Amino acid sequence: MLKLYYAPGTISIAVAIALEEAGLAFEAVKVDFKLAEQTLPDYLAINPKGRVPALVLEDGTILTETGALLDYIAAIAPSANLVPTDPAQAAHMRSAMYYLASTMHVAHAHKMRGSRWADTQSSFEDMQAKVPQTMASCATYVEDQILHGAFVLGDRFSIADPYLFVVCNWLEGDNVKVSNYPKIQNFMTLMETRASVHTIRGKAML
Ligand SMILES: N[C@@H](CCC(=O)N[C@@H](CS)C(=O)NCC(=O)O)C(=O)O
Repeated sequence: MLKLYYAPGTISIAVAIALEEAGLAFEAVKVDFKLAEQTLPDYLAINPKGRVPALVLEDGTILTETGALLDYIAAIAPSANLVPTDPAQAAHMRSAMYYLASTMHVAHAHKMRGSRWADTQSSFEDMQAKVPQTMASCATYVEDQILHGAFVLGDRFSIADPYLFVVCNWLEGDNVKVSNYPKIQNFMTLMETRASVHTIRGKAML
């Protein structure tokens, strides 16, 4: 069985939602951030980057990086139809995913993970203070350019949606009011109606 290393509320939950959407059974293994388990040798042997998610396949292969895991899930569960065949649609889907990975997730990380980029307390404070502004401008980009309708691809659900859902779930905590972004608000409400999200909430993963 697939094994997903996750921490509640983190980007790893996009992978858990996608596994549910794909109807794939998986064992969820919690990495306790309060105990800094992601920094300990046992976990670093699984993912030397010290991050979640990590997905262990039945043959022992270990995959990391949210976007790659989402694509893998879609590839092994083709009947779930999680990636469009149209090249332009697929490119928009991946453009959203790359934006989330390279820009919006990184903007959010400046709140708690400043030590990745700096060493002094005043630098951490500067980075934290900037987060509401950078996340608001990311939300504007999502609202205007990424959501082509109810979902990233308009009417059609794809692997970009659980990714976007988890990242937008951080907005309120980053002092960005979702109610200022009607398309994001509608998207978040719609995602909450999905069985996959109910299941993941039921497991206290989100
Ligand atoms: N690019 C990676 C980023 C993964 C990542 O940064 N995960 C965070 C949780 S949202 C993490 O594990 N942080 C632990 C740490 O920084 O110590 C991906 O998308 O999989």
